[in-house]
Amino acid sequence: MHPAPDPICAPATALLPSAVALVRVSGAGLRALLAPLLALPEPRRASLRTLRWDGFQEKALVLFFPGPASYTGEDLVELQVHGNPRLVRSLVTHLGTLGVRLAEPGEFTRRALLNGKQGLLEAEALRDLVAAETDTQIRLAQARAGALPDWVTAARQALTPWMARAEAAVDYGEDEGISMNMGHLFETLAPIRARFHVEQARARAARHLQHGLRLALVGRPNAGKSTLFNALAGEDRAIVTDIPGTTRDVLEVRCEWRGLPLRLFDTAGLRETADPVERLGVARVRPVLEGADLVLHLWPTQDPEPDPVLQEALAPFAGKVLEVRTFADQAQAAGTTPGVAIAAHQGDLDALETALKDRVLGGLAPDACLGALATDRQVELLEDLARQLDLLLALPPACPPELPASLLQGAWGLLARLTGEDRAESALDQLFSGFCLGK
Ligand SMILES: Nc1nc2c(ncn2[C@@H]2O[C@H](COP(=O)(O)OP(=O)(O)OP(=O)(O)O)[C@@H](O)[C@H]2O)c(=O)[nH]1
Ligand SMILES: [Mg+2]
Repeated sequence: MHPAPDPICAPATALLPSAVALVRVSGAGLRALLAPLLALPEPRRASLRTLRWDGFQEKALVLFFPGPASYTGEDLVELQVHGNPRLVRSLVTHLGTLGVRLAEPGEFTRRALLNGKQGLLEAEALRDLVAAETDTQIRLAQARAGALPDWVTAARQALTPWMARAEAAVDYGEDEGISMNMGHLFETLAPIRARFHVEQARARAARHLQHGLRLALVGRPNAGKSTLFNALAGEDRAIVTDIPGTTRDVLEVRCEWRGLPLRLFDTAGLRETADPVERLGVARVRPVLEGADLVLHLWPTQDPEPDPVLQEALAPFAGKVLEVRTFADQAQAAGTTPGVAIAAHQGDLDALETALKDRVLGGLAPDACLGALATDRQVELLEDLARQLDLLLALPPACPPELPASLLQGAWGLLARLTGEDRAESALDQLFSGFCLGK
């Protein structure tokens, strides 16, 4: 038997002046522990109590969820008090004198997980929901917050009998005449692998949406970078003029454009220049190019060729450069411009939308990513799982049963790591370090 973990508390709302602040307490035997401060009300019924400590008398709305039917699986008390940060800090300190320590970030959810109230995938989704910055990111996190994905459950169900059979073939094969029917195994695995590949494509796209796509806008002076930056951001953030060299610094904005969460970087036009301020701006472009997921090289349709200085600067990033022809409204004849043609000052950006979604989402609509795995940890495990199945399907039909047995075990272990059932502390530590206090 493990000893019961010590009781914890934390403000669950931000420490800012506000109408209401919520302080959560979780642990075993809270009724007795909190008795010096308040008499806990009936379970799940909001009740007013006057809390007295350090000369304060605070009217609080109190909720009591006895364990195990609570968020954490332990006794859980929620105290709603006035949203004064000093008052909240003082209450938390006072709870400390009653033997309730301040929680670590994510500790409430960690306990929920360890008490079987929540799975690892759900806990990760909750962390991402709280941190989401755009509507698409909120929707993605919400879609992951429910039950285990159906394909995880299906894969486990399909693998279980084969694991048992492989073990039996290893242990008793020759004596009992038990063998692996590799043909049947391959028939079982083929659709699972196909589904893993679909999920990989969805997950790669979802990860981009989850992180927000880092887009660097580069081009010669007056190529229309700042005009596009403002059009994508939906606000006039960058100064636009017809004077070459208007933008001197790197500007950054986070926004959502047509369902794509973006982190946009507007840069100084790249050219040889004697102007010291502009030179500094040009020097700042390189780190932006290095950190970008995609570099949009803006190249006005009037220019027969892209600027050679620019071509040279972009050469090391060729794999992630997308050429975008600006001033499409001034092209000789509509439709003659090759590549992605836009006229940002008129809001004509459909070609860019299609190209971005193709490049980043592999042609999937953002909504097609709902429910997909999306964190780095999940995506890496999914890649490992797909590889494991590839190895299984590449086994020769007459191989000794030890080979499929160990690969099936490996796949099973990866699924357990994905769902958190292996309870690996390192995965939990990493996850909960990203949580806020009181969650
Ligand atoms: N006709 C037309 N004009 C545009 C278009 N895009 C930008 N412009 C105009 O071109 C000029 C330069 O635009 P900016 O967006 O400031 O160009 P920039 O690349 O940021 O320029 P620098 O910051 O100087 O490097 C402005 O007068 C814009 O109104 C376009 O698609 N069509
Ligand atoms: Mg500019």
